[in-house]
Amino acid sequence: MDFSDTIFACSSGFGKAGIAIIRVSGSKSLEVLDIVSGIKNPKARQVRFAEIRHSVSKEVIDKGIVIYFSGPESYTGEDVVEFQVHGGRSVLNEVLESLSLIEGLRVAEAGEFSRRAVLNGKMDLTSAEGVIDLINADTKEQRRQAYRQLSGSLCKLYEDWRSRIVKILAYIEAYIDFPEEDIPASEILRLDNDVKLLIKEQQEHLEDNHRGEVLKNGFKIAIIGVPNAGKSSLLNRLVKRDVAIVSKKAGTTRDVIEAYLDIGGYPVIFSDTAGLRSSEDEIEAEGIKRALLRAQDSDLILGIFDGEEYPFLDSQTLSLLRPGDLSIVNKSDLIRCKIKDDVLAVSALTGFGIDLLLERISLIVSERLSLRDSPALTSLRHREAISKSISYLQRSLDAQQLDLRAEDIRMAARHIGSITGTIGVEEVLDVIFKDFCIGK
Ligand SMILES: Nc1nc2c(ncn2[C@@H]2O[C@H](COP(=O)(O)OP(=O)(O)OP(=O)(O)O)[C@@H](O)[C@H]2O)c(=O)[nH]1
Ligand SMILES: [Mg+2]
Repeated sequence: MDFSDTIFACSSGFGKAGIAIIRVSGSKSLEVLDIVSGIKNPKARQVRFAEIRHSVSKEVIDKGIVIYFSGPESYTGEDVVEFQVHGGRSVLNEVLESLSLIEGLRVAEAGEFSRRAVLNGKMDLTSAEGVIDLINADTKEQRRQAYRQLSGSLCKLYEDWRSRIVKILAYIEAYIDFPEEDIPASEILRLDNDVKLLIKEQQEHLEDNHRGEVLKNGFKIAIIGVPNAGKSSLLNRLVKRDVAIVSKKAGTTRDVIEAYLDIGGYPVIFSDTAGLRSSEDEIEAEGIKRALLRAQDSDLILGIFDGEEYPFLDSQTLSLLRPGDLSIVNKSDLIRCKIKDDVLAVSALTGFGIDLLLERISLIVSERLSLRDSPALTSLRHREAISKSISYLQRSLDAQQLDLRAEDIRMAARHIGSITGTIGVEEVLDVIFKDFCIGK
């Protein structure tokens, strides 16, 4: 990737729309503005209305709004020009083709605008990841988390850690040339305590039950139970769509069927699974295997029992439930005896109890995922770096010699720094920006 090129892309979505935004970034931006819209010496950040012409044929393609941002006061930190044209396919195709015919211009790669922004110091890596998360956010709470990250909440936390680690390092390095006995014991104790506090804070950040990651990727709920208990009927009822096949024949569902629901601003992914029983049928047995795996991998299990058999509860289903999972007796319309309050009675057929079930789920999900004062960890990349930092900080406490201690602390600083991009940007850039879309 050559960062001296001037790049362009459609930054709004493709397909018919009222308006489309085409962004150009790089040293040739002003030249492009002149060629395409005849504007010379534009004032930065001023909206101009202009005809948009083809760079070669000079035919007017459309008219629209043109804005020039002069670097470094732009998204990428470079000179940027934005064209707001009508969002028709032909308009877009022709504007993009026209740009591609200007020498020195090329189509931006996925995430290249944001990548340039990071390289030019306009934002740190966690903020850039916040941009991807904001684009991918489907629900209100996902958006809130992403926006917080984009606005620098994680950057602030990690940079604070890093500067504290660097400070400790500076003290130790100052002492390295001292004879051992001249260092006051109280000073060593103070530094050790600072390191221990950092370890504690980083551990607490890691041990948050994957709150931020689950909010980002969706809270997973597995629906499990014996064949014919009404799992698929319940899924259809919960998501108000006919996603899974329902039949009175036992063993209908084989593949895991996923359906997505926004519950109170939280993303929830339901998985309907094959009914649990011992089966000779190869395909059904594979389905049951997948059901068990899905149950293991879920954040919450809904154990579904058949109301026709109540108070009998299937033991295999019971054995899969973990503390906090829900026991649900379906077909409440067929239940003849009194229902105990350790189970929730619902009827996928009549709708009885469904609102209550959704309320219970909503409570569990919000309890688990709601935003707290301190920002949550949102990616495996951060988790790995922090784990490494913790182990180096821990090792530094055991180091006998000051220079070894300094080396461990330096490594911890480096790992924390790699999260925001303060150190070691290059190697992590490719990993992060592959998730971006073109135009951002
Ligand atoms: N009376 C009554 N029947 C129900 C209720 N829910 C589901 N059923 C019926 O029970 C039968 C089985 O429903 P499914 O939703 O296919 O059951 P399942 O648990 O997905 O079954 P498998 O996919 O075979 O494991 C169907 O005939 C449904 O119409 C209910 O609340 N009350
Ligand atoms: Mg089913």
